[in-house]
Amino acid sequence: MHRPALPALNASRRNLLRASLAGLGSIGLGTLPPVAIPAAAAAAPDLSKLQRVKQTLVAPPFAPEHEQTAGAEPKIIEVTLDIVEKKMVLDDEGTEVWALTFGGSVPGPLIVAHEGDYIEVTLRNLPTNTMEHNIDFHSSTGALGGGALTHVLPGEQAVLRWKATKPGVFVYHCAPGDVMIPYHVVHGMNGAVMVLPRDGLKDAAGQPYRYDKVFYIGEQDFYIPRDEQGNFKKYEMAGENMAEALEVMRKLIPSHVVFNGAKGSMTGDNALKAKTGEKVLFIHAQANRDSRPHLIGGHGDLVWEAGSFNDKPDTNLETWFIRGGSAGAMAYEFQQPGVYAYVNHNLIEAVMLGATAHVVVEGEWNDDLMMQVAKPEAFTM
Ligand SMILES: [Cu+2]
Repeated sequence: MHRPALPALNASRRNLLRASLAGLGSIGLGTLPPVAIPAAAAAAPDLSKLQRVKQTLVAPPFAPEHEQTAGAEPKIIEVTLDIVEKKMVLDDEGTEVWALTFGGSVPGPLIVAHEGDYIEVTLRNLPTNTMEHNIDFHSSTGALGGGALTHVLPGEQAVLRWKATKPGVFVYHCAPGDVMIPYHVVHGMNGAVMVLPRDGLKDAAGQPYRYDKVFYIGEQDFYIPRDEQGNFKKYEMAGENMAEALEVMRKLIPSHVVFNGAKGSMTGDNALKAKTGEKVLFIHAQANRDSRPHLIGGHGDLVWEAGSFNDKPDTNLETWFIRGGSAGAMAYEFQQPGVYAYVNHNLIEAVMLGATAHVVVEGEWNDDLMMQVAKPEAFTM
């Protein structure tokens, strides 16, 4: 496979780093057949007239600043994604993971574009990192979602441009090869892209639908090894848990299923905030494992369950399904003040493993929708 010359790293260091990943076996996607990547110059489109815009990415649960509708001319949206290997705490018991992240957060930041736009991603593997990484955009077309064109070692960067041809919400994730694919994904290395139709979202009747805010939720299953006493093990550096983590992963039983990187990341003092009458678009991404979001005390007014904005949304759902390896979107207009819990309605995962967020909603209570007719009290038969 052709790779461009790499001035930053000499061949021996690249080989050393690659060798450190060898010997892990060839399960997973298996050995890929050799495929020539066509020379870019032959068919490179002339995009010189298109406006270039830099998108400043923000950490979840927020979305970068964006317009919901766009003009006729597509743009080139430039984003920089820094790969950061970092120690993160997963719960209030101090359980640690050396997370592999895009942008320093789990999930990585949401990227927003419109159908027909080009996304030009500069993927930088920080020199302080220890591993090879890349990026597979489910929203893109070709070369393993860009994965084949973006392998970067510590200290390297690659630039990938892809055209947003499918409107919807999509997962992106690291996929460096073989067991490294699930290993990186379940250490946090995934995020989401939202590609809006140029004229914005439509409700089930085909009418324009505008949201007031976005909550971006990435659900993450972690597989933290335990010591002989059953306590979660701690490690000195990223990758050190490799053999033990792969053993836990093989059993398919996560130790943690959390939203936005940690149990409690959006509960209590960290709760999400909204007002009655506000329309909130919830984006739920799960790069590895199925989930079933539910808003306790509300509904999914409009649900693009499989994530495609070309499809008519489902309406008024109680619980919806997120296929592992996909993102979905749900829009809800809050009707009542109070605390809502947004959960994975596998309630074991919500309550015991961490997949719960809170939304605190301000506004006027509506007695017609609900009222406490009598307080709890003892009764006689
Ligand atoms: Cu990676």
